[in-house]
Amino acid sequence: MKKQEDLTREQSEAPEGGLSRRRFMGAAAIAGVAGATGLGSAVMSREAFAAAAEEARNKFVIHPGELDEYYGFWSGGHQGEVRVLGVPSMRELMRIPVFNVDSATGWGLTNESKDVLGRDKTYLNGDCHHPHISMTDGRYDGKYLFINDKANTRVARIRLDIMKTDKITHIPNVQAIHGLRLQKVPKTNYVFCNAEFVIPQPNDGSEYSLEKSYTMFNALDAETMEVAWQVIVDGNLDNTDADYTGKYAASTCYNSEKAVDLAGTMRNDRDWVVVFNVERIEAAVKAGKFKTIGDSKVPVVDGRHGSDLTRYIPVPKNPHGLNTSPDGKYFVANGKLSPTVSIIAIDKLDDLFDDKIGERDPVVGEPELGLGPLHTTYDGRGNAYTTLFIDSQVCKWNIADAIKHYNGEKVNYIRQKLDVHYQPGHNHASLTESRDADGKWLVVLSKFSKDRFLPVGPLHPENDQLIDISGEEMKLVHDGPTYAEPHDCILVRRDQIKTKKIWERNDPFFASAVEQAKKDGVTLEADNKVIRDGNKVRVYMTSVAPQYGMTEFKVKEGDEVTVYVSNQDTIEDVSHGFCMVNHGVSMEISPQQTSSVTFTAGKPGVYWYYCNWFCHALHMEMGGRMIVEKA
Ligand code: RUQ
Ligand code: CUA
Ligand code: CA
Repeated sequence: MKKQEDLTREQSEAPEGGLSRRRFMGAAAIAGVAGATGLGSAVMSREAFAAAAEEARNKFVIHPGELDEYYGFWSGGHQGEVRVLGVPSMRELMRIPVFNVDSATGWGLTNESKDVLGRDKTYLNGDCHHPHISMTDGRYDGKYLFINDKANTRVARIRLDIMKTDKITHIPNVQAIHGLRLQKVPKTNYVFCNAEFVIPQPNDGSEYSLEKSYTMFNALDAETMEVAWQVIVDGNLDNTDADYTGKYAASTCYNSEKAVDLAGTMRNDRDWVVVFNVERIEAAVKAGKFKTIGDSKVPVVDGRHGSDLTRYIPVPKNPHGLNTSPDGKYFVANGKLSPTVSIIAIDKLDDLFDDKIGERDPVVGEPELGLGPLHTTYDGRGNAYTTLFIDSQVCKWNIADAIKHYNGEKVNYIRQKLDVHYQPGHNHASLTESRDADGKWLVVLSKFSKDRFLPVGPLHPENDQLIDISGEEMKLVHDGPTYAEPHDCILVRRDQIKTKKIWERNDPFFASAVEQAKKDGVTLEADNKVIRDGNKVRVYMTSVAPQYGMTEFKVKEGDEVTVYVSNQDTIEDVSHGFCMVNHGVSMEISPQQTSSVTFTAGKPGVYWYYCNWFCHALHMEMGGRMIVEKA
């Protein structure tokens, strides 16, 4: 191991990594493989090496008919959805439309989805980055998944029992929700989220000056999805995380300069981590020490320098990810333009807020890891894994040793550097955001795939790599191409998620259909009826494979037609669809679900509707006709 240490020192002293990094890599890889196979420092035989590599490669294989150990929830980036994968197989299991329009399920087309997406402000795009699962006492409780929309300043919630988006909130007074994390303890009462961009206040054209511009940290009530409060900050806000006491949340700021150009954002050697004192903020709101902005009723408190609600901890330079260690001891801020990460001791924050220590005193370690540290994740055994964007590596390092090194002890805190392909953004270890961090798998979301897959034109897929971290040595076991752009993912043990196999009749997801049926005197599970209400026509029909309860209905040209389909099948997996030809209408109706869609009847004539989710040997025959008469 002495040799490795020497090389590590050389590496951290070398200005750009470069040659000495590569030498270090080679030595570390050989030492690691030898160690893991119990051969000590002896050189492995070619056969032993091949066998070890083969074993590592097969570990992620889930044979046909077998189930994965973990659910993985992936953000769909600017594609706007959430994807569900099985880990370690990396097989895609489902897609959950959120901010996007989805032709298969009718998300963005059905009334149920429009109720969630909102009818006053409608967007067809979204940009989701950070999927996070609700917690009770620092453990995933499997109830909800929350995700941000940077593009249109929203936060969405997915009900994990049905894996559908059930609430979307537009955050007022700010622009571009980026970092999002959840309160972990005592449970997820708040969804914390950062608005990234600094804007004038009020932003109504009466004001354009930078002096009167700021951004805010936001807390949503996780149950109501209403914004509970907003905190004005200095600089901008990037990523965030919460602690394991329920008292603190912290966010990185890369633009302490409040610059509006690239060069300007890099002017300061240090930006900061801003720490939010949740108790003090709640008390301020309760005491009425807040203002409101425009027609928003959300309490806004001032957390700029000098406030007792926040503290600003200087860290180098344009920091990005902010990750809480699963033992609850540290926030780690990732330096991005600095080769370092900053370890912030959470147990020093009380003293910081009481002004008993200096602003940099909570920083108890600042290990140098390599070029472009973006995000850190943990194995629950005291090690951290940081992505190095510029080096295209993951660096495994030991937190305790990094702290010792900071205190002047001569220890090597770097355990291994592994090449990934290429330019990694987030990485995420299994259960890492909870007390249960189990250190089995590490997913690395590489932004570039370059030569790793068959070429598909100028637009390349990204490359999500799976790394086995259960042993001393990180081992790359799988490449998975993904479509734009999974910023982040979360891995959850499969027993932590409990889904329904069929819908419950009268699920709140389609409450408005149930309500309307009641008003119309219609029993959704039995009736096939057409109800005319002026030029509005409501068509209620059932479906049982392979038939709709109604094979013909009549409307007039220009009528506003709403079709409600209630699936009476009770057998798992027998979903139907409803597609009205030449009307832009398509939706999913799973067992015991009611779905509805509203459209304007086209020119007089006959229009077929048909089932577009394969449900039966006679699925092709499942259809009917809408007769449109002259008005
Ligand atoms: S961010 S690549 Cu949107 Cu989570 Cu860091
Ligand atoms: Cu019903 Cu296909
Ligand atoms: Ca900066």
